[in-house]
Amino acid sequence: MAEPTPPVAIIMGSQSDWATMRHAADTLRELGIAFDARIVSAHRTPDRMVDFAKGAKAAGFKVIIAGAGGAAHLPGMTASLTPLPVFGVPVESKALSGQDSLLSIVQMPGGIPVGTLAIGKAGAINAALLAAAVLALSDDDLAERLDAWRGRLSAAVAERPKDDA
Ligand code: RP5
Repeated sequence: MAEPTPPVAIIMGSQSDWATMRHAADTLRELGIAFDARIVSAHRTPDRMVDFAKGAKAAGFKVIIAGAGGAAHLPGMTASLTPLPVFGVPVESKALSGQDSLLSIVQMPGGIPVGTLAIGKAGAINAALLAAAVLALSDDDLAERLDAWRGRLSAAVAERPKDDA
């Protein structure tokens, strides 16, 4: 029998984005959320992007995390082709340090939302946590795992700074 579609799709414009987007994958793994990671470029593989985005909901995905850098059209174009929530991660570009990625993703026209995260690793981690929060609305076990994850985050913060840390 075929594997069921996981709830989260992580898509990215290039193999070079994986160094950033793997932090989203790692966070989903920590939370016990299955995902499928794919390279889907708005510019180099536009037909792949259209096929993926148009079919994502019917395929069974619930949330899409889309990372891209530079002229980062993937999150917005994907959002224009699916009713699923899309979280966009601006990948840090070499030329403009991800400012280009951020502005390309965040400045969507009214009507087609992309939930835009911070540039780079923090954005990838937070995209996974937002995806988890959405899924946790209808999954009590996941809600508990998410609470525990946040509890561990707080517990790991020392009350006072150390000289040798
Ligand atoms: C974008 O161009 C990708 O999302 C990537 O961040 C950037 C550079 O891609 P490569 O030239 O490294 O493949 O489409």
